Amino acid sequence: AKSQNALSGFKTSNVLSVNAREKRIVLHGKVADEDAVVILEKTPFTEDTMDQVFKGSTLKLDMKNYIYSTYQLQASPHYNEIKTTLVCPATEKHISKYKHQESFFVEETKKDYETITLPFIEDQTTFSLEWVYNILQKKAEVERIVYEDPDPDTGFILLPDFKWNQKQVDDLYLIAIVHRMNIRSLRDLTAEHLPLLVNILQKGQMTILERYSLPSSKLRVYLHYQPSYYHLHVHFTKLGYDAPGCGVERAHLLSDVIQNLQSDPQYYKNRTMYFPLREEDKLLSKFKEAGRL
Ligand code: M7G
Repeated sequence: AKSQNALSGFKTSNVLSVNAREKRIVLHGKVADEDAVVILEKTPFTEDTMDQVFKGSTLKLDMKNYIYSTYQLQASPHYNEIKTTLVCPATEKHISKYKHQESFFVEETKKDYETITLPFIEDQTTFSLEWVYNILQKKAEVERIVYEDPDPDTGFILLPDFKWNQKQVDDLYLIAIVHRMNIRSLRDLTAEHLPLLVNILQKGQMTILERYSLPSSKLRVYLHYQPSYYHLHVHFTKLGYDAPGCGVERAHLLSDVIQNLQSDPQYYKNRTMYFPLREEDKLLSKFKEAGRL
């Protein structure tokens, strides 16, 4: 199908980050005078189409030595798809989010949360939640919804994260966005939210088993702290896929969260939390100003 190329007028001004192992590059530039961030990523192979890979392709020999040889394969375009994500108009925050930066561990006590983090979140200096509201109000990504529980208290919408192209289950990545408003993050959760959390875990696992034949023993289900977007959501990624942000410094397993709240209803209100913040993160400057770093 012919479609307009929204990026033909893209002018790169600088490279924000490049990662050889993940085969990804993030560019900052302009689209018709507006700041834009473009993420280009080579996609994983899909096993079921590999029997065709040498058909109608050219193979250029690089070197041969004994039984070893390396080539440059120019496969048919279908195999050379590049997953492209565009953020436009991009804010300073987006440009910073995708820029390679050093991280620093922060210790956030209950008091730090109340005096530093919460005022920062409430100051609207964080990312806009427009895209989240669009999903909840069925104004965007409607056809991508995998499952919905419409209950206003315990309901949620499950859909593919935009990091996943849905072509192979190897890098499965879905997010569950809760219908309830005003749950900013893990910090807001109390035992009152247990029915919601248990519902997301059970129905999310069940749906993913039915739809993608992936059992719960193959799923990593977690929340981020700090998240980028302060409307409660849960990440579902395939175990074995090294999803960005699935490491111990940011991910909190939903099963652990549930157990912690079962044993102490105020667990996440009271405990000290640890997480990394990046060099240019405004929240990091707030911790520094408060003498907490
Ligand atoms: P997070 O922990 O708040 O932020 O997770 P992070 O991006 O720092 O991890 C938000 C999740 O939502 C991420 O996994 C994003 O890839 C995903 N996401 C962000 N946006 C803007 C969209 C979107 O517009 N659509 C979908 N489907 N997913 C998104």
